Amino acid sequence: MDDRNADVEQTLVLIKPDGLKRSLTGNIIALLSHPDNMIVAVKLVKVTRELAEKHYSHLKHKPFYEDLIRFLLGEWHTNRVMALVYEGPNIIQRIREISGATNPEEAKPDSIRGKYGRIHSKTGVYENVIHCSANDIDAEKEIKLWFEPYEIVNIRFPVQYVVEERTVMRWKT
Ligand code: IDP
Ligand code: MG
Repeated sequence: MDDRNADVEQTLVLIKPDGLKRSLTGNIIALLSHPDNMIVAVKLVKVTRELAEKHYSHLKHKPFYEDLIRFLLGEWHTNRVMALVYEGPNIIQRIREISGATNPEEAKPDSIRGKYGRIHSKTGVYENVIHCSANDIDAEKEIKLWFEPYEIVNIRFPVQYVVEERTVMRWKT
């Protein structure tokens, strides 16, 4: 793929706690698989409340906000999320289409959310198994929220080098 191509973008994908708990990871990644859709970063994240609140800060005023945060924190499934960065031409919109509409009942039956999503009967939260960035502004913000530059094999946003002293966990020798 030509990296200088202007329509090459990166997008953030999260396999949400319901997707992990229900062993849907492979199925979801298979539906996202295409030679033009390159995974350039992947990791499992134990989601903190601070991270969940930053990720969904634009929905703070919604009545389902608190239940949505608890869903992302894994209250009903598992406190893990798989975070990935995909890169490719027009990838933001293409992955939105493969994922399907926000409401799993309205999502096309062959989309990821149409196949695997459901509505939590207790809270009404859409358990729609995948998050994907909605546009280029969100994609940049979300990639920078979930990943450090060194975790991504193809860095597309400007970086800076900072000297800092801190304690890090290493294997015991
Ligand atoms: P998106 O994930 O398709 O971009 P957003 O509006 O950003 O949709 O909402 C974020 C997440 O909040 C959704 O994926 C879904 O899990 C949940 N959500 C959105 N709208 C509703 C709603 O009306 N009722 C219940 N849950 C919702
Ligand atoms: Mg969104």
